[in-house]
Amino acid sequence: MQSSREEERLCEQNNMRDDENDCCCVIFDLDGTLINTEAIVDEAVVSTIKTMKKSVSEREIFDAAEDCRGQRPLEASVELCEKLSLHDVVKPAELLTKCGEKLQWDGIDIPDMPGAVRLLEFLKRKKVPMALATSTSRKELEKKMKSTGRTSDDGKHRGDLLSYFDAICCGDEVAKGKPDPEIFHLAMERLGVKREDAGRCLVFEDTPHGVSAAKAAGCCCVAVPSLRREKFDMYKGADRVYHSLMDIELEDFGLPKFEDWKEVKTVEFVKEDGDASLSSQTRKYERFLKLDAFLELTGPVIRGFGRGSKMLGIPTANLDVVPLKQQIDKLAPGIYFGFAKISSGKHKSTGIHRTVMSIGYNPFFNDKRKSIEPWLLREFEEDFYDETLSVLVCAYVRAECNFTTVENLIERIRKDARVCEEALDLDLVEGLDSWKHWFEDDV
Ligand code: ADP
Ligand code: RBF
Ligand code: MG
Repeated sequence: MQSSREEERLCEQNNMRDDENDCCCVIFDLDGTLINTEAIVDEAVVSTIKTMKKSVSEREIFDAAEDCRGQRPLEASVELCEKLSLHDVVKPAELLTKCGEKLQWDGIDIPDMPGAVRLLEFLKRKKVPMALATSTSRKELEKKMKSTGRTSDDGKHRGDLLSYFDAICCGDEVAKGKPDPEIFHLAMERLGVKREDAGRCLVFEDTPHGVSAAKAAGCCCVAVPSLRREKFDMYKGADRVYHSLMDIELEDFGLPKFEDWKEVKTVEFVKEDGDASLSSQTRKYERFLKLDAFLELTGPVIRGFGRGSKMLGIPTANLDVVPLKQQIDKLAPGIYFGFAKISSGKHKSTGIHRTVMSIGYNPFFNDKRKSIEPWLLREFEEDFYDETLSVLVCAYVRAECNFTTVENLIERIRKDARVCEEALDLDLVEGLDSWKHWFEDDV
């Protein structure tokens, strides 16, 4: 039998990384990875094709458009025409022109993907060389950079996004587009990385075509899927799949570790089944990440799925996602905490309540639609449906996950509440001062 000392040593060895495999640079895809263009493109594609061929449904067009993502525009258009048998009504080049007319970008708001700016800022500060490898042409890239995203929140301009990169490679600079590896070879060349060191480049991709290209180039590839959950099988080739850029553990790839997570030292970390990340082997406590910009979500409390109190013993005062869509798209789906107040109705003036909430698809129940579910951490004697609830989202706790039993789900939600309570008891969330008005108005 092995002595425990020996076991410990072996364990340490497993955790050790070979310095030669450490990543030394990062290459990013753009659309769907750093900026959220997918919904805008899909809408243009659907509306264009719908007028051309009545017999295909919106659902089918959307589905096919998703599968074509990640390629250069003309190649995507060819695949789309094939998938939807459009040869009798339009040629790929013409379809592209027609969609292009609807996609003039100038003045359109293209939001950042949640966590993108945090990641870019951190890597820049740590002087990690970065490249952009996009299927978009240079001309189209310039147009997208004139969009209005990123102007209001942080005083930055969309075009500033390009200033993070030491090299920018566009789809029209290569003979073959993704899934061919050529664009990643070009990015590596421009970063001064030799072909034999491809494994030391970490690529971020959102599509299966992009993942195939990165892996064919020999790179290490992280996928943050922009396709729907039921298509996640298509990302099998990636070295790691994350729900959002907020969840990436850079140290697992030999890169510097994020410094902005805060630990909650009274709530122990317990690894979830199936969590294979290296970093989770050394984590001791639960943690949270203060948001750069707190987010206020206000609306009437609506009826949810009717499961919260009945099945879990955890009531959640659901808000309607439809009018709040633009705001919640700024957040990665996941578990958050903050504050809530009821600002109209019978329960108005009951004060400010701590709240822990899920914003997402509740994988345990496999919901098709997103929901916003704040659990207010206090008892109420009666329901407050239809009353106006205002929630201030302050910090991110974790991605949504699936559980083997409902007891495990309940236990995890209760633990999220403890993270919230501890963080707020110990005053660990900075920046609440600038929301003084929110805490003082209407309560
Ligand atoms: P639904 O599926 O309709 O959201 P729930 O079982 O989740 O039903 O119950 C939610 C309702 O319970 C809320 O809309 C609210 O009116 C009421 N409620 C009572 N106490 C709380 C609480 N502490 N947090 C959230 N909602 C509560
Ligand atoms: N549902 C999940 O499927 N996975 C989760 O990880 C999860 N985490 C939650 C965390 C909190 C703090 C709350 C309030 C809810 C969470 N739920 C999660 C959502 C739960 O499934 C939902 O509130 C109920 O199904 C009621 O609709
Ligand atoms: Mg609910």
